[in-house]
Amino acid sequence: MPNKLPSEVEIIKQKSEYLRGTLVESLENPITGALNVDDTQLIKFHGSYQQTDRDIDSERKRQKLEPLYSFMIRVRVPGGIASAHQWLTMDKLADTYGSGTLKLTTRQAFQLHGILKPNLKTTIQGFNEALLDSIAGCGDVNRNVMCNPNSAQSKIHQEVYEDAQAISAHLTPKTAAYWEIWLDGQQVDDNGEPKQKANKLINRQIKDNDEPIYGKTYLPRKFKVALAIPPNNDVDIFANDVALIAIEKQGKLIGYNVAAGGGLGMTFGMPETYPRLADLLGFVEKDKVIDVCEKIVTIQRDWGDRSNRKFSRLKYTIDRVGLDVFKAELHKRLGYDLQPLEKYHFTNTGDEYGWSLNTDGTYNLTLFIEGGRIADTAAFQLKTALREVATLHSGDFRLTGNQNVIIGKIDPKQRKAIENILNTHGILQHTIHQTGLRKSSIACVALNTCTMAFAEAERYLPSLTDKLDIILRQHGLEKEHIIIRMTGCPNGCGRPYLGEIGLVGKALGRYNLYLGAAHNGERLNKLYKEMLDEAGILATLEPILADYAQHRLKKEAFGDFTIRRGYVQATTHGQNFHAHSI
Ligand code: SRM
Ligand code: SF4
Repeated sequence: MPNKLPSEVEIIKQKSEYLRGTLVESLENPITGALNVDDTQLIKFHGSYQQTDRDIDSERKRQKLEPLYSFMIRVRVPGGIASAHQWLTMDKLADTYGSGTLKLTTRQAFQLHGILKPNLKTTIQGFNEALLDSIAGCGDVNRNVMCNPNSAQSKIHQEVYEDAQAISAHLTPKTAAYWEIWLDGQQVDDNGEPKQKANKLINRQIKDNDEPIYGKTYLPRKFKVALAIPPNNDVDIFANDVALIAIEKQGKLIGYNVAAGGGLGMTFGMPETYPRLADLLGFVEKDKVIDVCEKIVTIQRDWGDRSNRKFSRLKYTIDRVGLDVFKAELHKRLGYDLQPLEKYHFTNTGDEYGWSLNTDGTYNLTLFIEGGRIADTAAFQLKTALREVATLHSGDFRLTGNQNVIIGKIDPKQRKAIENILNTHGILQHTIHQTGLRKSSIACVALNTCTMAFAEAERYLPSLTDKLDIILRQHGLEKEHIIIRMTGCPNGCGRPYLGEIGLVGKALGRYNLYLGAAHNGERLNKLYKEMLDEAGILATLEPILADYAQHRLKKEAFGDFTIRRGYVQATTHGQNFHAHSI
């Protein structure tokens, strides 16, 4: 661990008494819609960010008003499966306290936006009543654990889902602060009754062992774990700090190939920051997978850079000490070695849309949700339709890593009724009639809520796609699942560096264009053109798409094609992401 002064956030964590800080006072202060400055850092660990409405920031400033502070809250759903009741709860809370819409995130979580400070506690209590929580939604801890949400597809899928749940539970912070601050010490059990344990927690003395894995200052930075079941890499595992690849032999899940050090964030103008895919380390049996995750977390806890948050992610820790040293330390902490890697093969990162039959005779229906936004517009009543489905549906709702939703475990007797609702509101037709490109799109939140956004993403990508669709149709490419991803800044929330077409906002209306990522999530893309406006994006992509239509090899993916034809060079490691770009 570098011997430098700890960053400001480290001091705030250190002083916070396990994430309590002065949050209670901040929430009770009626003079401002904001929190005390230090608490704006701590509330992230409770799943929430203080934000302003960036569309009206300058007007409020002109009127000498405080910015319109509100809060985004992220509800973790490990493995992505929420009950119909939980869906209805989120739907209602969005209407009652939020902006009236739900955001399904790229990590299979729900987000609400626009919650005013006086409504924060009631909103979180609403989650709790539906057995949901927002702890560790954000902050320097392990975040929502991702995996393929279709647990009913096979026995292996169910087991991997259970492992995701177990890893998540193991790495969830143990501090009682969340229950004290938001729930007055209450935590309900599966029957909706207050848990005795939680009542005891509130009176507990703050002790040094409150966080057996994390300790007092938690991790140097956010931490992410994902599990994938080949051939689907639908959760983009290599973008995670820990990536686990399920290995099946003779119909049994025997364990996981483990990779570490993925992460996509970078800062413009700082080439020493870069997106990086996780490095493969070795194979571990299923019963040891939690142990491996925990030990990697503890190495990052002890070795991660706590002085400069730009370099605190595990990816930089590994590149600083070297993969061999990191692996040797992991083996030392485990007390055993990882075994040689098992063979695996990924084909895609997208979702399979439409109906599928589960092993138990129920059905799943995967719907395309543009930008992950569940909203009603005059023309398209998506939120209403899904609420109507949730009201009669005995199954569940499954959030995917591509911001889509699967209506899960549909009883065959309810299939017709659900289909009728979705047809009435045009939802099924919406999924069917889109181009492959649109159905392979991801857009991060960006404006108007994200404080980091330089440009639009979710609010803009649909109209850009309308124009790209015309080009695709002209060249007979409308069915091709070319992966396109857009973000409003280089932090990488929509995983743009894994897009075969990646668009990263640099200024309002201007984007950097990246090409050449692998269709299966195993290779990053590379910068091709900078600061393009819409006309520039279309003029740049049109000839490349025309070339692809004419000269692609059989089954050649667009990302591979742009490399073969010399538009960009292949990125083989995060450390050469910036090399040979334009
Ligand atoms: Fe993210 C920060 C939204 C997935 C990398 N991300 C943010 C914040 C909280 C902005 C902020 O710091 O003020 C965004 C809130 C916007 C808003 O108004 O809601 C935000 N990130 C999102 C979501 C909602 C994007 C979406 O449209 O779905 C995703 C929520 C995931 C979840 O449910 O937990 C989201 N963020 C990601 C991913 C993708 C992933 O994890 O697979 C990444 C890239 C992978 C990675 O972690 O490297 C990602 N977010 C970042 C970063 C850059 C981290 C870095 O190492 O440099 C930041 C900024 C930071 O941490 O300083 C960030
Ligand atoms: Fe905000 Fe940037 Fe993340 Fe988009 S990529 S949500 S603009 S931090």
